[in-house]
Amino acid sequence: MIKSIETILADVPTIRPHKLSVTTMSTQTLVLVRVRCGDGVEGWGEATTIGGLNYGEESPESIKTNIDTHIAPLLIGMEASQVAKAMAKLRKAIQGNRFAKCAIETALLDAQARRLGIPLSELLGGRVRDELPVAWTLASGDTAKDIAEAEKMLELRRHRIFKLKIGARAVADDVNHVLAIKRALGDAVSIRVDVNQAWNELQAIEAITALEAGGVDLIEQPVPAHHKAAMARLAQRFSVPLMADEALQGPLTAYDYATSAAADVFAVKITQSGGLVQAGQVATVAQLAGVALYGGTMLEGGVGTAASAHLFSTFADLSFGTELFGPLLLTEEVLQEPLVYKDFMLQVPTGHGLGVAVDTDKLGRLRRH
Ligand code: MUC
Ligand code: MG
Repeated sequence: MIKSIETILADVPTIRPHKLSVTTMSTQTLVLVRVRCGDGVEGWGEATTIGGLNYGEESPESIKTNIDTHIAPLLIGMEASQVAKAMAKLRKAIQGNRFAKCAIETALLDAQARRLGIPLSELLGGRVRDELPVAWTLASGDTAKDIAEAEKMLELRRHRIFKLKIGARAVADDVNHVLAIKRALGDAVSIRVDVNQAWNELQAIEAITALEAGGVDLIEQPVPAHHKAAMARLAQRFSVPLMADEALQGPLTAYDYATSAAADVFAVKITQSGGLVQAGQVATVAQLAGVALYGGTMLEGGVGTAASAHLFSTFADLSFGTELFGPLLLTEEVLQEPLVYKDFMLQVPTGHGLGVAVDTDKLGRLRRH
C-alpha cells in the first residue's frame, strides 16, 4: 500500500554560471519525491526544471504543490506494487504536469524494482548496455573558458562529446564562438550545438550552413518547438543531423514529429515525456520511424540521472550517446555514493531499484523549510 508521498525542494549551487539562450543558471532546484509503502519499501523520484519557468511550463514549486495537493491524495492507500494502475489513475485525473508525473512514477518503479530485487532497467524491458557515453555542456559564455574546460574534461577522460549552448547572441558571434572551439579541440571530439529554440528559420539556415561546413556534428532544437514545418525543411535541407528536444512532450508529439520527418534525432527526456514508461514509448516511436536516439537531461541530480540511465540502458540504438552529466554540474552530491563516471562513460547502477541511496542527512541540510 502507498502510505505517504513526500516532496522535497533542495536548491543546489552550480559549479559555474550555466548560460542557455533562455536563462543563466547559478543554482539548480532538485524536486525529490519519497514514496513510503506499507511493506517498508521506499522509492525515490526526481524532477528538475531549468530556470524556474524559463524553459518549460512547470516550475519546481508547481511540481511540489501539485503533487502535495492533487496527486498524492489520489494515490495514498492504493496498492504500491500496481504502478501501471496508479499511473493510469493519475493520467485520467490530472492534466499535463508531466514532470510531476515523472517524479511519482520513478519513485513507484524504484520501490517496485526494490521489492522484486532487480535493477530498475530490468522492469523497463532490460538493459542492453552497462555504460553510456556522456556529453558535457560548455556554457560558461566565454570561448577561452569553454576551451579550457573542454581540455580539462579530455584530460580527466570524462567527456569527449561537447554540446555548446548558443542562441543568446547574434548568429555571427555564435558561429565564431562554436568554430573557434571546434578548431581548438580538433577532430577527436564531437562538437554539437543546442539553440534552445532561439532562431527563426532564416537565421537557422544562415547559421547551420556555417556550422555544417565547420564540422559540427549535431544541431539541437534550432527553431521553436511549434515550428514543426521549419524543422522538417531544415532536416531535409542539411546533411548535419537535426535533433528535436523541446518539441518532444511524450509519445504523441514524438509520433507527430516522426511522421512529419521533422528531426533526424530525438533527445529523449524522462521528465519532458511524462515519465519513464512514456519516455520509452518516445524511443520506440523513434526507432520505428528510423529516427536516431540521444539520452537527454533536464540537469537532474543523482536520482533523476540514475533513473534516466536505467531507461537509456534499454535502448537498442543510442547512436548519439547521452548528456547525463547533471550531478557533475552541481556543487553538492545528494547520493551517499556518487554515480560513477569513467573513461568517457557513465556506469549504469547495478543494485536493486535505482541502485542509488539518497543521503538523507545531507538532504535535510540542503532542503527548503
Ligand atoms: C537542454 O535543452 O537540452 C541539457 C544539457 C544542458 O546543459 O541543458 C539541458 C537542457
Ligand atoms: Mg536541449
